[in-house]
Amino acid sequence: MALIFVTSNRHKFEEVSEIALKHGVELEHSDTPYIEIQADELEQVVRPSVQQACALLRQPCFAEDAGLFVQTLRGFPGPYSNFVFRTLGNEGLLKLMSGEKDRRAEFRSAVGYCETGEKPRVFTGKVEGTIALETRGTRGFGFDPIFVASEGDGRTFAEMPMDEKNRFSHRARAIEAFFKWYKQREKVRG
Ligand code: ITT
Repeated sequence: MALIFVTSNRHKFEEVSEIALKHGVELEHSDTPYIEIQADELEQVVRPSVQQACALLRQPCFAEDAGLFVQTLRGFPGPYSNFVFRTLGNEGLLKLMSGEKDRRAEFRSAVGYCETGEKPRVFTGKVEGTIALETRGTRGFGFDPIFVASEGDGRTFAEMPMDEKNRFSHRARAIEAFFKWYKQREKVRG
């Protein structure tokens, strides 16, 4: 049976699809709308989201909440990344960082999986990096054009093909942890 990924973001679905293919996990997309609560931690946000989605779909499913946490901005925009991207965008964030020497930031991801009547399980991933001085690249989405991963070669995520971003992205790490657990459990269940 295909595993349902509930997201309104097609880029996320594409990234996760590539990882699923590698793991032999069959994915299905659902954009069932759910109400997202506000909280300081992504884990706190994704739990009720996926629980709601699971109750609506009456099927096991997973959802993901992600965000960009900038050190000198004390973690802003963090769980508010979607809103901040839509309002300020990359240029707005660069403006907030103008003249700032400490450009450390990290992307974080929390993946929540839920089965009917059960408590959700959460898997997390993160990638450390810096905020670039200007936008670079046209691939990916959101804050990709201004994020340079520390483990990379200086290119932003938006300058990399998807399979390269998937090598060390926050999302890839959380999803890998989830798929590893999920496949092991399927094996036990037979
Ligand atoms: P969902 O329906 O899955 O919630 P969304 O786009 O609203 O889709 P999030 O709330 O998790 O997803 O995402 C918060 C925002 O953080 C997202 O819209 C992007 O602007 C940014 N973001 C998250 N992951 C990113 C990534 O890998 N690259 C660039 N920006 C990212």
